[in-house]
Amino acid sequence: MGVATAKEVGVSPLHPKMERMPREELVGLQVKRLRETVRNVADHVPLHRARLAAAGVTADDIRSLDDLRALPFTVKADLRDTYPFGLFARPREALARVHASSGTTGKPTVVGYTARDLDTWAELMARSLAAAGARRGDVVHNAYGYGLFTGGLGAHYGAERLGATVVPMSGGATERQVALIVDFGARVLCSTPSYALAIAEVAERQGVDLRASALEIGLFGAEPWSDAMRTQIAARLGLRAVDIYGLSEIMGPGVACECECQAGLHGWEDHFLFEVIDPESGQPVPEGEPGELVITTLTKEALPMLRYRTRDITRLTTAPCDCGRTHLRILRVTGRNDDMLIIRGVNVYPSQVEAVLVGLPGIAPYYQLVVERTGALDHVTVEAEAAAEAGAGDYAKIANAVERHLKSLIGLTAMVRVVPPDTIPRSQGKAVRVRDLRPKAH
Ligand code: DLL
Repeated sequence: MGVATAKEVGVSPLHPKMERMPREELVGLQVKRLRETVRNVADHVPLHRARLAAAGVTADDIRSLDDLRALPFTVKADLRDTYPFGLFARPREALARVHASSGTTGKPTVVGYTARDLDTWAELMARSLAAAGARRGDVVHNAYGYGLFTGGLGAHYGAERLGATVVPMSGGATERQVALIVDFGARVLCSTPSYALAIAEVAERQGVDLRASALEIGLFGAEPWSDAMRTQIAARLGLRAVDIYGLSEIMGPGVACECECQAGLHGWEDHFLFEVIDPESGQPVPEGEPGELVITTLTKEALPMLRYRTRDITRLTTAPCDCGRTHLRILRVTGRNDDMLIIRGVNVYPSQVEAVLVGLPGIAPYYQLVVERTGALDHVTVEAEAAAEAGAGDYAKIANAVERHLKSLIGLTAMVRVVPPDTIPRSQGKAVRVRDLRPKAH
């Protein structure tokens, strides 16, 4: 297959100029689009209209990005409370599609798109694929779940927009995935990182060496994953493992993606405004400091979002990137506020435990954290799967070594239970990392 030239694919097939727009110009565009977004929600969404009125802000008050701070936050509960379509700024008849995520409790979160919103999404997903190194003419094997989850269709239309050949696999039937990756010559794999690992494992069992396949790039996201996991997946599949971020409430996959420099994920600032706040006080933190990511949409028609609190913990940088793109970078999302465990006063995210576990001798990269409560105290047991070569007689010794590493590297006092190979359930989408056995608050 002929390799497309740089001119043919550009840096993005769509708006290479946008990705390299000088920051001043970009900020000017954001202010203009923010004003339009505020007007859109004030005109069409009762909840936002009431909150803006209470805050005493109108669209015409938006003159610089500093005015963003006067705008009210939006939270996930706002979507639930107005279920199903109450935050939509367009009548149901104007929606081309809806997606939904099934929360653990109660009603799902429903999101909607006009035809133009879908067009923007395809463009940003294509831009993300291109930033990751995908090109027109590539075979893109898409193992994100199709359906109400935004991963499958989001990656699908982005890859089509890029001019790639899409293999719409969805998750599951892993042996078949392995065969088709090889037979169709996929250069790009899209899946969650945990499912990529499951694909690698099945291939190895079948005696198929995917490192020798045409695979070169993986776009992995939809769940937190550590650099240790990145190294594992890259080595076992023989590809460059690229981090892609997004969430349904804002759009779906393609809100931000790593470029070839892999030094953070470029957040597409012509369509979104990114802030990081202190989750307690709601105040912005200085650039580079960790906090909760807050996103405002700038071009969404059907579901515009004002200062949406993602609950994702990260850091931002506007420092220039070597790739030449001017859009800011989100440093790796370590976890969600909701997933943070407080164990004997120490805050830990499952991905931090993963970073310690994965790659340790005797341990396979499959794990779960079991959280329990005795009295007022939470404690955690880390269940880690033994590597195939570890003998059952070594489990206790390996567990001890892991316990010591967790204590010294992240300050976590946890019991480690090494379990036999194939005990931890394999993921087909987002992996379940925590089994929370604590009594429910209500
Ligand atoms: O997971 C959209 C997506 C699909 C992104 C495919 C990337 C690839 P939701 O189901 O609404 O949407 O879940 C969004 O997943 O708030 C984060 O907590 C988490 N998440 C998504 N990408 C990453 C990532 C899709 N790269 C929620 N790193 C978000 C860490 C991520 N967490």
